[in-house]
Amino acid sequence: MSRAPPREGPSPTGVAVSPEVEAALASGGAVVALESTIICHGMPYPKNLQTAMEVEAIVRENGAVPATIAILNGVPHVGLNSEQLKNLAISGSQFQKTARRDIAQVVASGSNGATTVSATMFFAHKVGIPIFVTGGIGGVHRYGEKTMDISSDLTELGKTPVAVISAGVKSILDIARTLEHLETQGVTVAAYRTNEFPAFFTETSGCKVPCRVDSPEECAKIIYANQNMHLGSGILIAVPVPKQHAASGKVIESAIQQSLKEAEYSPSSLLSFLFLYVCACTCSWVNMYVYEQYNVNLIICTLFLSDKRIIGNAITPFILDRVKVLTGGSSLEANIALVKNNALTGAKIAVALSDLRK
Ligand code: PSU
Ligand code: MN
Repeated sequence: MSRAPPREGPSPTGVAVSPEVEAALASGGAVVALESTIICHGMPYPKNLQTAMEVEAIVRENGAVPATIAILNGVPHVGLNSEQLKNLAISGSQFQKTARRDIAQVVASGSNGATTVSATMFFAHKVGIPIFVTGGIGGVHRYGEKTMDISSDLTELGKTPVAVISAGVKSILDIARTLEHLETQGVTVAAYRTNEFPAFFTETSGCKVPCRVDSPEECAKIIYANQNMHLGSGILIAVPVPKQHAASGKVIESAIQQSLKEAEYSPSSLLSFLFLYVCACTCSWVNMYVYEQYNVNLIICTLFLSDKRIIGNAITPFILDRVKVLTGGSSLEANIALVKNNALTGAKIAVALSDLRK
């Protein structure tokens, strides 16, 4: 049977699949989906382009076809050519961060969108790609029980049968609650060659996982069983950062802890505290007239103190920026190393799954 010529525009599903990805899917070959938020919002240019190209090359070297996913001028694309990838990397944050909730709006307005884990999973499943490699997924934020800030990545994992290969979640999030939420969503969580869930920059998080896998073939068997049972839910395969980068991960971890403290008591609030202290000292030396002034200062300083805590969606950018500065950029290098390692593992799993299905 002769194959139809490759399509230029989107298919009837509204998604444009590259000829290379389409051919691989049609023949039951190994395909690995890749997200674009990490390129546009996670790394600076030109490191982002270099990393994206290297990740695609690693996937190819290990026998699978890479399929980077993004929305270009309102059309979801699965598999980008080198020109499209370069444009994505140069445009950076001009591409709208697109989670599941944003897809319809980005498509309707004909805009450019960088897909997060939730949106990438959605499109991967839509075209029949069961495996997706990334760096880290979103999760339950610290104090998420109060703020309800829980990434849509977790709910997507609950309802979309795609296996996500990641290095776990960053410890700026609440890892224990993230795992609880994944359990509630019915997501299979497997740790690769370890019994502990990794914390992105570090191999350990203190949280045990119920399922350990030790080879790409074992992962492929779980994905295959998930498909055959029509469970309909996703799988999270957590691969720890490679050992040689985990050493610097300890430094990164302490930078995260310091940044979290700074977010709670920012430098300006510490200054106001100092001001309050000086006022109190001065007032003990002078008479009653100044005492009233001291009370006014006390009120102003207290307001200032409570105002300067960094809260809400400002926390993540603040912490990530501080971590980058405090580690002298080594957090970025670790990030790149773990993404490449995930690409290697993901490609091997994709090949093993393709072999199982033959
Ligand atoms: N975590 C990382 N790096 C990332 C992201 C998360 O360590 O680049 C990105 C991914 O695209 C993820 C998204 O899907 O952030 C989650 O965003 P939010 O917390 O707004 O759901
Ligand atoms: Mn959020």
